[in-house]
Amino acid sequence: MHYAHLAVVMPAYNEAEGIGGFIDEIRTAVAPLAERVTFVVADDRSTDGTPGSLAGRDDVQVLIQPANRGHGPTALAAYRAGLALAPDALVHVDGDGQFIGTEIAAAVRALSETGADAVHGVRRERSDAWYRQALTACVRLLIAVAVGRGIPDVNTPLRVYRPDAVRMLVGAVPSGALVPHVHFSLAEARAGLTVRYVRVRSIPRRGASATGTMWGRAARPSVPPKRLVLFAWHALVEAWRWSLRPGAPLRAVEFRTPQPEPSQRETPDR
Ligand SMILES: Nc1nc2c(ncn2[C@@H]2O[C@H](COP(=O)(O)OP(=O)(O)O)[C@@H](O)[C@H]2O)c(=O)[nH]1
Ligand SMILES: [Mg+2]
Repeated sequence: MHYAHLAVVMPAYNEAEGIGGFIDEIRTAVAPLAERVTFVVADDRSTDGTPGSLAGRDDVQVLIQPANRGHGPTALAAYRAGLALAPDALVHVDGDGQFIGTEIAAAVRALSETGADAVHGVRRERSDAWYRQALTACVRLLIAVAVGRGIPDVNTPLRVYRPDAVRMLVGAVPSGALVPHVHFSLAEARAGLTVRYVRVRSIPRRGASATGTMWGRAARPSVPPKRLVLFAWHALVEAWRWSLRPGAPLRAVEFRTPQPEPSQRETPDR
């Protein structure tokens, strides 16, 4: 299927070095799949001139956030702005450019070809430190116990959605969420959404300097940075309270396939 309008949304913080090239690469890759493509960048109060680095790209809308709030709230703001454009499909990807344009296009194609509600890019060949991989393994186990089945790469930032599906998710998850994608993945599984998985490469962030990373630099590369340990703890508490524990509010999220307008419904034979 050829989309009339595809929205590509991304959170960004100090990505001036790489985000423009990343957007250009995505544009080239998805051009054959949509009549029109709009990029929405939610800038989390960058200090390196990220918004200015995108000047001159007419298909890019930059939304400067009221305050620096981190990845989760910025990603949710990007989703909301993308949905406001009423696209036929919506892509979310992080602004640090850790994916390859042609593989993002393959994920978009998977949505249109399979008629799924969502497509997740499942990262392979991740070059994460051992402690990130260990954290991922623990989260995977916890989720398999809670949902009754494994969800590959539950927090992947590369996701393609049908608008009604993502509208339901964005409407359900509080706007300050630390790990909205974890909640999305769990709600999708529980609400019975059709999710397809495509394997994608995870490459190093595009900027030459590492100013955009959420985790700061570790004092020693073999030891997790303090910020990551703290973040992981807060994220686990949030996931438990909102999505995992018995009676958690997001366990009750329901997805209803939109019904056609009355005028479009078939009139029953009398
Ligand atoms: N460092 C940082 N990144 C943010 C913030 N807000 C949004 N982001 C964006 O969040 C994304 C994820 O950051 P990253 O550190 O790469 O997370 P990781 O890929 O899970 O290791 C990047 O695209 C950032 O540009 C923030 O306050 N700090
Ligand atoms: Mg990243």
